[in-house]
Parts: sequence; structure tokens; C-alpha cells
Amino acid sequence: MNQTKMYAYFLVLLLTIPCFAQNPLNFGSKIRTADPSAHVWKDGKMYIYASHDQECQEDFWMKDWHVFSSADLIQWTDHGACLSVKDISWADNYAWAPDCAYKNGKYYFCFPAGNGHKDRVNPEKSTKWMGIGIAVSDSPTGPFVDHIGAPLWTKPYSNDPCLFVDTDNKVYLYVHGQGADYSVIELNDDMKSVKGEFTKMDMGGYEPKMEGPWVFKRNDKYYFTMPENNKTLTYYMADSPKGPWKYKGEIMKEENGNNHHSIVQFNGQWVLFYHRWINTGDACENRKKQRHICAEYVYFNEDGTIQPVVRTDEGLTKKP
Ligand code: FUB
Repeated sequence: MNQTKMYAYFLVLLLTIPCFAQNPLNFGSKIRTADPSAHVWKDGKMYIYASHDQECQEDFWMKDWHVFSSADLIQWTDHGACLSVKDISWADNYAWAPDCAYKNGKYYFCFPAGNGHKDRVNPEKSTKWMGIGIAVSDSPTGPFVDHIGAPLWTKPYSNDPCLFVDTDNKVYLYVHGQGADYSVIELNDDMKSVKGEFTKMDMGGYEPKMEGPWVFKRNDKYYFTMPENNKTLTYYMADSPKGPWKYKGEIMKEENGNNHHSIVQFNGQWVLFYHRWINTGDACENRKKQRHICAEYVYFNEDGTIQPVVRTDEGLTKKP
């Protein structure tokens, strides 16, 4: 190859790489996104309910949530903010990891939010509080309206809700909360109240510090997955949504900051959505890396266990 041809070759390569580099997902808007909870609804499209990091945010002060949808997992539409803390009477901050469920013709957006300040120097002076709310809409993209006008409960302090609707239409809520980790509570059919108290689940003797639970069902087996110590994605399996659970190991190793994820089936293929702290070159002075949502395919072994997933740049453009 002569020199001119070689330059031309590298130029074409340079111009085409961004088209194939799928991670982070291209939502068509420049916003920073985290905490993806993905669902495929009745129109067959994938919907991601995500947290929205403010530009150069510190201490996770976050004000609204966004919904993105896609028919092919490559081209995404940003439907904008589906709910904002300014529309919630009982919270003014901490629009953290949300989830969404479909039941009896309505979409229910489950969100953590709160108020107050976290004092990292003198923790005893912290006034920060967080609770879980439910908002409702006829559309998967919202806008959602606070269904209760209050949090589902005020104690325990909780965030990172995961709503799991079982095949019998029962709705289970898992949260990360003070004294409530590895617990589950059922929602009533009105989707605005809970049945009884939290049930602490049997995790088979393994209970590391948890965050962001995500529960799904595959071939009649239930999977409880989470970022262990808020970074390493690990999972448990059970025959019931309330356990007893058996620890099965790691899905994705930790990188450099918190991770948060969801696992969902799309056209027969399982997909992991997660966020990654990436230096996109336009990051802030105070924080070189910002959070961005990424995705990878997930593969199961014959016995239902999950094969470890590696972070890639290609993401979902690399066909399974
Ligand atoms: O995005 C704010 C918080 O960071 C989430 O609720 C946690 O899961 C972690 O990702």
C-alpha cells in the first residue's frame, strides 16, 4: 500500500469508528444518564427509564428522570423528562434510580426522591432523607403524575426501587434501604399502597452491602441481581420471587465507581443495561468522568446460570 492509500485507509477507519462504537448508547441528546431500568412493552419496543445527572453534578443532586425508546437498540429517541422533582410535593432533590411497571392498562413509574443535605464531614448533621413514590400515566413515556401525593412510606429511608410484575400479575417491590436490604413488599392492586410489612428474604447466608436490586424471571426461575458494594454486579437464583435465594456469583466486575443495571429480554436475546463512568473529553473540571448508559448482550448457560459479561465499546452493535 502506498502512503496516500494508507492515509485514505486510516481516514475512512477514523470516520467509521464512531458509527460502530455503540457504547455509550447514543440517545441523540447530550445529557448524562445513569441507572437504566429497561422494559419491553406491548409495542415491542425497548424503553429505558433513567436517572439524569446534572452537568458536573456533585453528590448526586438530581432533578428529573428521562425515558428513551428504541425499536432496534441502536437508534434511540429521548422522550424528555417523564417526571421532575418540581412536580412532587414531598421532595425537591435526589431523583435517583427509577423503575417502571405495566399493570391493568396503566404505566407506573416508581421513583426515589428526597430532600435535605448529606453532611459528609459531620454525618450527624445530615438532614438528607429519601423515600419511594409512585406516579402513573396512560403512556410508557409519561408524563407521569404522582399517584399518591406522598411517599409509599417514610421509614425506612429507602431508594433504588425495583418493581417486578410476576406472570400472575402480583407486583413485588424490592428496595435498597436502611435495614430493608434483601427485603420485599407486595403492592396492592391500586398500585398506591403496600400489603403488610417488608419480608426479609433468605439469601442463603450471603448478604454483602447492596444497592440497586433488579429482579427478572426466565424459564420459571427468578433472578435477584444487584451491584454488590455498589460496584460489582452479582446475582442469586430462586424458585419464588421472595426466595429463598442462592448466591450464584458475578455478572460484571467493578470498574471505577458505582454501577446500576437492568437485564431484559428483547426479541429472544437477553440484554444488560448498565452505566459507566466515562471521560468523554467534554467532562467537567471537578469530575473528569461522567455517567453514561451502556449495554451488552447476556448469555445463559444450560443450567440457567449467567455467563460473565465484559464491558465493550461495540456494545449491541456486535450481533449475538
Ligand atoms: O444515581 C444515584 C444513585 O447512584 C443510584 O440510586 C444508585 O444506584 C447509584 O447508581
